[in-house]
Amino acid sequence: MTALDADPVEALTPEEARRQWGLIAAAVARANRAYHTLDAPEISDADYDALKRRLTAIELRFPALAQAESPTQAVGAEPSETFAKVRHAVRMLSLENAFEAGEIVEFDDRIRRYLNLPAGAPLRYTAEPKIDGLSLSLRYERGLLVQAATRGDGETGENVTANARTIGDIPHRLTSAPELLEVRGEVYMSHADFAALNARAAEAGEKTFANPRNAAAGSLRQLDAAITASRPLRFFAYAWGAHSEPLADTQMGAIDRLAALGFATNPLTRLCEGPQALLDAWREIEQRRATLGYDIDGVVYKVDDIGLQHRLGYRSTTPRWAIAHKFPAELAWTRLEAIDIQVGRTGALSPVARLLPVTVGGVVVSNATLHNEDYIAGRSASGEAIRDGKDIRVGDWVQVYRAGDVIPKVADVDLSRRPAEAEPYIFPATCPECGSDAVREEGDAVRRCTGGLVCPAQAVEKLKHFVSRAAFDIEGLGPKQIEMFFEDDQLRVREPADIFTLPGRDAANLAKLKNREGFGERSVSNLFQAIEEKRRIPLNRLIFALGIRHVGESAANLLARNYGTWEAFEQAMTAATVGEGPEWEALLAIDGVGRVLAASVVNSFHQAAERASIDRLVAMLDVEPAAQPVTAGSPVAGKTLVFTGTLERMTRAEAKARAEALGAKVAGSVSAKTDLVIAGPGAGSKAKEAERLGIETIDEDAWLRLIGA
Ligand code: D41
Repeated sequence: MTALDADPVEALTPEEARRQWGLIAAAVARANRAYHTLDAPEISDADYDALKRRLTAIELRFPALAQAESPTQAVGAEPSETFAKVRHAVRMLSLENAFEAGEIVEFDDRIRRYLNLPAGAPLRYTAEPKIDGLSLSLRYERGLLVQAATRGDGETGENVTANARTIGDIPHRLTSAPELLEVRGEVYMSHADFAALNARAAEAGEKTFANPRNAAAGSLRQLDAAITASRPLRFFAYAWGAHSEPLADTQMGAIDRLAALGFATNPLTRLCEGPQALLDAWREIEQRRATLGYDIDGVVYKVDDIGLQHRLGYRSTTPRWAIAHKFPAELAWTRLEAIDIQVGRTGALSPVARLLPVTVGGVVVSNATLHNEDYIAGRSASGEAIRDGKDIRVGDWVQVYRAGDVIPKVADVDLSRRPAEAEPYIFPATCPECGSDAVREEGDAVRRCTGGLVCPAQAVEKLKHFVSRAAFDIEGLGPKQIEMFFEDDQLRVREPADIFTLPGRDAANLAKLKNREGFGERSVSNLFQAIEEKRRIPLNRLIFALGIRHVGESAANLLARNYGTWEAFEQAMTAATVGEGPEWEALLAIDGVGRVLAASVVNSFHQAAERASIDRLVAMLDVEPAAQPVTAGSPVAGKTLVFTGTLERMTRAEAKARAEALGAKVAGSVSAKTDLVIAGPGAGSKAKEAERLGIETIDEDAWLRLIGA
């Protein structure tokens, strides 16, 4: 708080006063928000009072600064425009999707292999309808509902406790429940209630909802809980998060326990033995779909034995022990009016179908993806015919396909309705946005603009990605504002670093921003405050935000967890060369990092313009090191292990996942950096090498004892 113990107010120049006023006003606003809106005070009352006193003193000396928006005039903070954030005690995972029977057989195979089950050993699963609503986590302490949170990004959701309390299916109090229990399930709206709600809205001249899912989401996310109370929401419980004691030792037992505690659970939940029984359950549920009275979009299968669920664990965001088997998508036919090309953040030229609007499964669709050049021409990436080789032309009648919340796509074409004048579509060989060559690299299905950051479309998309929810998530800076700022010659927000120089730009510049549509004095200071708040950023979010090709959220998490700090990550990527060397090998040794991803990351650190842009950004940030796995008391945290030979009590994959969960690194070969070798029967050269280097070597039993398994 440097401004506080600074010069006496009398000694300030007007410029300096303005600067200090801005800083302190932002700090006060931030403290107000933390205290009143988030219920999480960040500074002491004494510090808060001191800030306010200094602010008042400055305003007395320079009255021009005391405008209506000054925090000295405000009472508390305005009600939050959004919900308070809630960090989930146990992450809310997502589900892997499957569409075909073959994938279910594979799912079962994979689990058996992972667990090393003998052929023909029984393996039970539950099968339950997949409700098409939105997930919610309910926290009960000593039987009382204390918090309800939406899923959000799985780590952090929104606090919707007051709203959840208005839902009839959600008990406020549980009797004979564990001391702590988080119940998870789906909020949804029935078809009948949805129709009645929309009819009422239409009558009142209000906006109607496209489908029950949107209606449920819109109703739950109301800042005024009285509105939620007037909406007919329901809830099915199907899972749990943090808990002080287990609900049961099987999934089915846990569902029964949730029902006994007073939750609605889905009556179609079945216990199935093996994949064929799962497919039978899927067919049965699909046949009942039309008469259920609520939307479902598939069937979820889960390993029944909770002990096995724990052994199977999860990949970055999905459990290995569950899968969603989706229903086939909905279809409709319509006319293709035009093909537009959009340029994405990695330069990919994506063809978009502009359609005569058509309703597909209750939703009006007027745009759909055409994937890429080959897809339009009627061939796959490997050159084989798709749709029997039929190409797609402007003017054609095309089939539109929509599955759940994925982007609709053009799936087929009706040649009998092709207009005589329709001509084959010629895919552009230059970028429609910047005119640079658009080239296809060998093995790439996609044509890409070679303009890099010179291409305005790429730069804008990169910026939009940068501020998006899973990246920097800057409140008040969405895609619309990014476009506006990007195009503005004075504001010059052309790369991520520019966002962080915005609050420090000179006053004349900012005056322009204030005069812009949708931006008042207050929203500008809110925006600057939101930007300041994000200068400190967790490493995984920063890596994701860079928009490196192939680096999604889960890859970013992996990289962050492995390198720990930005400095370590940056040094390793700078030192790495694609295809060889210790840094390259270390990168590939990360479970979940393949060659394509690795090459993409390394290349972006070696591309001069891109690297300079990254450096400019990071210089303005305070990057938080990655949270390490919970390894308190772990005997192998930070150690490098090598498994060799045959393991008899668990598979190699399982052993590796366990070791990593305990904070160890698992390497593929023995070197001077290895701390411990676990050798089973048949161990060969690696065990010898360990002996030669004098590295401690233990057998599987000793390993299990060591980790307390
Ligand atoms: O009915 C559902 N929508 C449903 C969703 C369900 N019946 N079970 C689910 N189980 C899980 C795990 C296995 C991760 C506990 C889920 C979901 N997850 C889920 N819904 C949205 C994201 C994940």
